[in-house]
Amino acid sequence: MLHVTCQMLIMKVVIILPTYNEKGNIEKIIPYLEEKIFPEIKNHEMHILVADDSSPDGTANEVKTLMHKWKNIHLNNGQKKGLGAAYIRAMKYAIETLNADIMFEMDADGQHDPHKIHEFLEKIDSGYDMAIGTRYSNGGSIPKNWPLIRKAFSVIGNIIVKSILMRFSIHDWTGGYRALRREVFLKEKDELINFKGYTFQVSFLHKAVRDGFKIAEVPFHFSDRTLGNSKIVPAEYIVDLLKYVIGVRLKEIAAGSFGKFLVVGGFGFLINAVVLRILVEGYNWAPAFANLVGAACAIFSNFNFNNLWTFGERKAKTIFSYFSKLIQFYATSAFGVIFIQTGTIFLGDTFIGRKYYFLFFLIGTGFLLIWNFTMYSRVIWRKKKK
Ligand SMILES: Nc1nc2c(ncn2[C@@H]2O[C@H](COP(=O)(O)OP(=O)(O)O)[C@@H](O)[C@H]2O)c(=O)[nH]1
Ligand SMILES: [Mg+2]
Repeated sequence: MLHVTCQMLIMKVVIILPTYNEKGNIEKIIPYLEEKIFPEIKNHEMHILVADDSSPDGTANEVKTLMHKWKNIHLNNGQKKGLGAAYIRAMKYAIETLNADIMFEMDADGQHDPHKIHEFLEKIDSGYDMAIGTRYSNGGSIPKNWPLIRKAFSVIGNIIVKSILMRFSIHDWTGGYRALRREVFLKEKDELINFKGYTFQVSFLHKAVRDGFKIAEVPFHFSDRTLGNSKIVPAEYIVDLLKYVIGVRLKEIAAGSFGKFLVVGGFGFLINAVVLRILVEGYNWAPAFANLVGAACAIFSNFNFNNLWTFGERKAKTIFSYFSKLIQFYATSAFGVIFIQTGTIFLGDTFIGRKYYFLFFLIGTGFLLIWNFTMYSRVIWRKKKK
């Protein structure tokens, strides 16, 4: 921060424009920002940083020419490794070399309306850590002339990301028009190095949301590209993005108690299933009886893993509470195993046929799972009231 006037902090703002073969666009957007937009912004010091990846069309030379005219233009050149890699490199440069307080992500191709810059800055000035442009809420939009399939791809893709991540307060996950305080990047940068392509946008935002940064939305009209081509490779992007959102969500689930419960239950399920099959197929036992023995073996393993791991922070601390929980566990498990799981097998075996006994076992186990998790989390390892 440079100096203070009338209690308003004057901050150094660096607009990062990533470019790959954008010569025609860069010679339009930079003069527009310099002549039409920056003069209107009185309370901050505005800079432009072009993050070029040695574009063969000579984008960097064009930038160098413009740098003679305006002293607040900077160039950060590198090898082409993808959009995310270019942003990470440029953000480091903006902080370390230019001492930026606030950075913008903005396409160089004119699709991000520069007249919105002051709205992003208002959000940051009022205390938000990050402001993200949104095309999908409160007046934001995507180009009307896009073919239906492209519109659907854009809207549905964003809904899928939102739904998998289970974070619905953010309306536009995939966009690339954003402003952020340096602190957000400094906190997340080490976790972002694997996201070299467009998935950088979703992963960066997801980590910022996770860490509780204050995030505002700025609706804007996303206009169509008028010059040059999009650099996105849709198939590669979709695979990368799905890998990220599904992977990160599975990790979140596994870290929660329901995920651990499923892992422990999965192990118990294997013990139960193996014993059941051996007794039915090797010794010709009736499936219902065989299941009781299989389940009894699984219960002891489940109790100990749940006690130590799933509900580890609420685990039995004394020998008395260990046995008291074990008895409760056997009682609820016995009820579930006898009436819910074995009951389903018995009914199926009796009324439908032995041929499908393993299917009834699977259905019964599904019902058992719901019963068990409810009992474990609400009764046996319930949270103590403060
Ligand atoms: N430096 C750099 N810029 C890139 C790269 N890929 C895309 N860009 C730039 O990022 C911005 C957004 O890319 P664009 O192709 O328009 O994506 P779209 O708007 O989603 O179709 C444009 O300014 C591109 O020139 C890259 O690998 N390196
Ligand atoms: Mg674009």
